[in-house]
Amino acid sequence: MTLRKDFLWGGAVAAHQLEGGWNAGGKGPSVADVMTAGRNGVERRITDGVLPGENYPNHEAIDFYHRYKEDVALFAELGLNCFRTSIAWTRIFPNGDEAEPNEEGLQFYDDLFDECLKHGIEPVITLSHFELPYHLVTEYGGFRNRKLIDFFVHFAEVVMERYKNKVKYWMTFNEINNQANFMRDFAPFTNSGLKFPEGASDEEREVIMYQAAHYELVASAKVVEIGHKINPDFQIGCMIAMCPIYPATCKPEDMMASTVAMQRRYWFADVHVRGHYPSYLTAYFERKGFDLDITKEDKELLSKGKVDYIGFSYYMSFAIKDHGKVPTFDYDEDKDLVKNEFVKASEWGWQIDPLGLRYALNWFNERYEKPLFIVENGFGAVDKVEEDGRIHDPYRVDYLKAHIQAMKEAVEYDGVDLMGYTPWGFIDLVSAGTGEMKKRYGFIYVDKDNEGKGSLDRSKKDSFEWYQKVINSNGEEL
Ligand code: P53
Repeated sequence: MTLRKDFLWGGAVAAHQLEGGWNAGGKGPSVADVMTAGRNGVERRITDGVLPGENYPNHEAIDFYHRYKEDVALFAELGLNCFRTSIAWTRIFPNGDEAEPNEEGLQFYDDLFDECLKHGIEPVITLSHFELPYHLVTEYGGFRNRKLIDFFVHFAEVVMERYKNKVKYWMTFNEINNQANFMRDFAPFTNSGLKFPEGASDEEREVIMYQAAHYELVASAKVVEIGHKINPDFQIGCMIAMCPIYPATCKPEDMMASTVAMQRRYWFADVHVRGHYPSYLTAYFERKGFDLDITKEDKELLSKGKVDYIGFSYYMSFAIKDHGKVPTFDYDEDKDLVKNEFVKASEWGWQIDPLGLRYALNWFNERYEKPLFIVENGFGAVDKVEEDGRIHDPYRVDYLKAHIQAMKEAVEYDGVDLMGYTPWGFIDLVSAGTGEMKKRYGFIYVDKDNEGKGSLDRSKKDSFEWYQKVINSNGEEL
């Protein structure tokens, strides 16, 4: 088997990481707007609202909000046939709890989608990509509050109705499973707008995370159901951050630790795809005595709102050793992972493992038998403008080539049904994890540094022509 003739070759971004214009056109502040710039190894700080004197890299980002026309023309030159971005919730509902949408925000995405379609580029839209209205954090506590289901569904319904003839491919919550790492502040805040009381124990954090994730899964299921009514042609997927967790050795305890770790990190996909909670998780809730608000109506909604496809990101694989936790093998993402000595890592410590992508595709395919869509993959690296004024980035091409090769093998040898491939940050943008500009993924360079200085001019890296060739040959010429 080879790649589909209608294979979606694209590029992926998220509104908050490239648009800028954080308070333009009536937009309200989102969770991304109160996060400062971090660095490699230094976490971003979450401030109490937008404070003077802080560096908030998402406020201007790469100013796509004002430059999208020229950018989309460049995307067309690159040869993309799809463009994955998100709709910034706070452009449409600045506070998140309004009844009426902000027309100026709606018009922006009409114009952006028209511009894409004019160039034969199909928009692929994430509804919630680390961009929750900040007001929903301060007034409601984020997704720990059931009210957020209705706010999100209302937002989704408004945009799906508005763009029903312009957008066919949707995803509900970006990397909904990052929050499996509830010990840190980053993922619960970016996924769900969760802040924890000072000194909250791991267990307190964990139960809040499960509650928030449940409300999100219910909201997602509702949106799948409503979306299919708005336009039966809609394809609505979930979005999972897939970092497969290998056993560090073939010691049986390591294998079991890996199995449990995979359950704790990927149960979200089970609920999205199968429409119910897996027994390993209900057994866990029972053992821990978690008293979650999961109603009979919620369960019905989950079973009615199964996703059409599985969108996922793939950057790296993990490895785990059992740390003497027989028989529970309870997983602590912050402490239990170990280095994989068989693979190299990026400057940011992300382990480079192309075969892991083939493994991930097989894992999803065996478990769910649904179409799969690789909606993020890429290599964050420091680029240097050489004397000839260009960026020569063979390291980026090497990474992507190896991953595309692995993905093709999953289709050819393993029969995986693959819809498309959209490499992450194909135009340089603000890193989600660190807030840096320096961690670049793009084929298109953007002149801006970590301090926010630079002309914002765009230029092509060597990888630009390489990806052009890949798309033109439908992946034959790598
Ligand atoms: P950055 C962690 C692990 C895997 C993917 O990440 C992740 C994260 C969060 O940092 O995020 C996704 O920018 C996410 C994008 C993000 C991209 O991967 O930290 O969906 O928003 O930019 C790359 O290098």
